[in-house]
Amino acid sequence: MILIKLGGSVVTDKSKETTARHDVIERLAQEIASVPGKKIMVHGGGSFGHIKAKEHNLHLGFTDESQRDGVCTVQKDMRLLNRIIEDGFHKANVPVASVPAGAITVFDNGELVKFPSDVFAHYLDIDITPITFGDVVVDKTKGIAICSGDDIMLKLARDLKVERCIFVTKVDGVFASFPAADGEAPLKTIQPGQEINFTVEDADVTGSMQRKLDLMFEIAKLGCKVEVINGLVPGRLASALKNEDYLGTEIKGE
Ligand code: IP8
Repeated sequence: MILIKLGGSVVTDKSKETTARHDVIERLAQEIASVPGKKIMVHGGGSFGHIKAKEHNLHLGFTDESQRDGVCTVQKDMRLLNRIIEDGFHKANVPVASVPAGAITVFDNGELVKFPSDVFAHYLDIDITPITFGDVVVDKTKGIAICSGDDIMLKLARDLKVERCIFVTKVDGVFASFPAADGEAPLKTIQPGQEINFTVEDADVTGSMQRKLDLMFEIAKLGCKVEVINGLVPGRLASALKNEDYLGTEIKGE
């Protein structure tokens, strides 16, 4: 089974609030449909999640009554993005079931403590592709938390038999510097301890690039192949799924 995360930067235009890249979503769904095999889909928030979550400080927990509206709006917007992605899969004739993280996940003090991965396994048993996404979730201590798609990738990789995890982004892979210099090629592989030269800090409400990378190292340590590829280049995801030669970075566990 393959876990695929469609990053928020690839499925949305992160600079424009609630703007989906419909054409990219539909093409990626076709590419996924073109290669048989069981997959679980996870997607990020992009401009449907991060902008308003930050505006309402939702990543800090429920600290103020005025956040109530923010919680509900971000959940609503994430479901809207999920619906657009679901529609892309329906057009590609892939049967999908939407499983919003906000409905099934519990955090405690910023850590994921409950997530029923077996629900995903049961959908796969009946050949339906489950699709979930980063979301506003309940937190036993802080009231609310933001669960990122990356947290879900790690949890599913821990609980289920996963051969590969593919992170689909808007760049060619992981680079030795961030942001990448003009003409710089992505690293073929990266392993824990290998330093990236961060020249800007690009943290969103679910953390920095380094945190995302650390989560990927954790997944790789479990023994599954972890890759970062560019979903804006037509055909690259399909090539990766077919194990053809393609540009991208493999994240190693050691
Ligand atoms: O883009 C974040 O998920 P991510 C979800 O996978 C929200 O980090 C609601 C901001």
